[in-house]
Amino acid sequence: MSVKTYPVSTALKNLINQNSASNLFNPLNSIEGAYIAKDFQEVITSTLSVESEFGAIRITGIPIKSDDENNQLMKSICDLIGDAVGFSGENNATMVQNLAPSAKHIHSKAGTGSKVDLEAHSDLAHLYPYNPDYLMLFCVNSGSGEQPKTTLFDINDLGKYVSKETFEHLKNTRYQYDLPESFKGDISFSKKTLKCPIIQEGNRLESCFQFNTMRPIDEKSSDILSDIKSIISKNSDYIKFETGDLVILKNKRMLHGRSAFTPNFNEQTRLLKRLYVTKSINNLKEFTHYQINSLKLLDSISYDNEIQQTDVA
Ligand SMILES: O=C(O)CCC(=O)C(=O)O
Ligand SMILES: [Fe+2]
Repeated sequence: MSVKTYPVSTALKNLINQNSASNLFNPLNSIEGAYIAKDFQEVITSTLSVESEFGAIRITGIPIKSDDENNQLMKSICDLIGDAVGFSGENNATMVQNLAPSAKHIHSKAGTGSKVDLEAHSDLAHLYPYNPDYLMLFCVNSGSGEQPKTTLFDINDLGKYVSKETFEHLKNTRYQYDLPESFKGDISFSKKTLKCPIIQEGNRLESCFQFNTMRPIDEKSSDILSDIKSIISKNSDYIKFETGDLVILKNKRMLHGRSAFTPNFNEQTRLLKRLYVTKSINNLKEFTHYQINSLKLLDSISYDNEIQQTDVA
């Protein structure tokens, strides 16, 4: 399993409980706080470094506070690893997005869906390489009833299951991408951009698989794609989110998905908060240059305070 589990220390719990999340890691707050922050940052950055064997960190036991404080906490943790980023096509560039099952989207293949499997994907793969480097998911309520599985597959493990030939195919064959159900707006960018789903980056692989939206260009690619889909689904690990878990994934390396589940729509609904992180906003400058309307960079956070979303997939 390429997920490192990291239980929050008592000291960090106290720090979170006793301080406002917006300046939690401000070194001017207290010497003790600064040390705790430094240790925490070191664990996160070493786990998420390019060289690390891990594809994700699961921080457990985070105290749940008010909605606003939960959002701020995510932003403070995000600041330790990169820049928060919002894309105008996705939830109107809301920084911290609430993903609760929505009655309207029961059958939708999106974060707000429930009764259908959300197949393995990298978030916003159709924007690769400009899609987020990290994906933060914070479970503030695991909900009542059976938890779905959040599936995880490290693309660097694919070589164990496929032939060299298939591998080369995936590195060299370009696929077209439709917009994901949750992404609104101009399709021309993703239509124009054909992508190979596996990319060699130094001695690591990156991927932009998104099984819901990839369109094979011929029969061979179509067969290979369905084989890969079943290989990944058979060999994925999974976690079941518990309240207080914050998972940070390397979005371009770990494919993730979610199994179907029966939602409930009362206050005991499952609620994940999602924040996209890019290593550096500077890396997106080139993208904004020709896609200026589809990417909105915000230097202040805007919150989505609606817990029950009905209009966002
Ligand atoms: O609900 C989950 O566990 C994962 C959701 C997800 O992958 C997403 O919203 O992109
Ligand atoms: Fe996702």
